[in-house]
Amino acid sequence: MAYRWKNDLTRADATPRNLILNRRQVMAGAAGLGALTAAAAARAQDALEPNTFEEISSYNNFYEFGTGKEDPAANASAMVTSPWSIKVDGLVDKPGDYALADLLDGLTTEERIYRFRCVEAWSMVVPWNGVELADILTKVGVKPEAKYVAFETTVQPDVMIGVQYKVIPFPYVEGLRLDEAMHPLTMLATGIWGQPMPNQNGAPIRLVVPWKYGFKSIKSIVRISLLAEEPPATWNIINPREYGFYSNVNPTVDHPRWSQGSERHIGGGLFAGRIDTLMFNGYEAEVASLYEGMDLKQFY
Ligand SMILES: Nc1nc2c(c(=O)[nH]1)N[C@H]1C(S)=C(S)[C@@H](COP(=O)(O)O)O[C@H]1N2
Ligand SMILES: [Mo]
Repeated sequence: MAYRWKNDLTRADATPRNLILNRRQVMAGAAGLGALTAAAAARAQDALEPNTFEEISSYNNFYEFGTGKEDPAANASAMVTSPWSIKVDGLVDKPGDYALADLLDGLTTEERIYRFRCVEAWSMVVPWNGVELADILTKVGVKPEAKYVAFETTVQPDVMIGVQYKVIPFPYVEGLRLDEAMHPLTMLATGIWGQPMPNQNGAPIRLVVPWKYGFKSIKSIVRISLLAEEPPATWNIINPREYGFYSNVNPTVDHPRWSQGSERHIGGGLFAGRIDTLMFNGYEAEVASLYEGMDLKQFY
């Protein structure tokens, strides 16, 4: 099955929500939308159709709150998300404990509609709200020796049943190469569908790297470190043969226990059912150059 989704949504053409919501009218003819130009109508027809708020916030992975898909929605409301501060340390000009609001101050929150592909071979389309990670990193000042960025999730044992039972090692940690972190598609998201981030989705702020498997998109971040060496990443620690540091979505490199060639699209939208997985999750044109000359079977 082939996609007819628009290849990418960048800052310039993130689909305005009214176009998405008016999609049926658009398809019935631009007449229904008054001022809409022909070009905008064509774009709207190609736009990704986001999953509903309900779908995105009721089917989650957040092992701190249990390993079931419905556990995070059931358990995460007890997580304390305010006040929230993020420790920024390592190879930065301005290290410190930043209040979340100070880190975001002066930056514009924008909507980005991205495909989201879990390594378990299910997918959604999510309208995130947030900022580019690059803008935050620029704000704190990255030293020239920095080559990687490491992230760490909050640990609140009193309210995190997965932490109490030690289902995996905590804190959950992740990392990116600096060029991946600085890429304009990489964001720190603070909401979905224009609403504050639900706790189960990683409130109050979580990473979104749309061309990588979902586990790279670490939730509820309390620490960002700039480093010279590749940092540890939780699933890579647990099972390095199955989960690499890069974890780029790649339909030609199967998981040792299942195919990555297709995915089950969650929800009842236009693309419900099983669909082909795209190289770099559909963001090949934007990110392939980051991996030029690398053997993606070796660096999975
Ligand atoms: N701290 C933390 N972050 C996490 C996880 C987790 O268990 N703990 N799960 C990851 C996985 S496997 C996926 S698929 C996504 C799921 O994000 P979503 O629930 O918003 O869809 O979060 C990622 N980030
Ligand atoms: Mo995942």
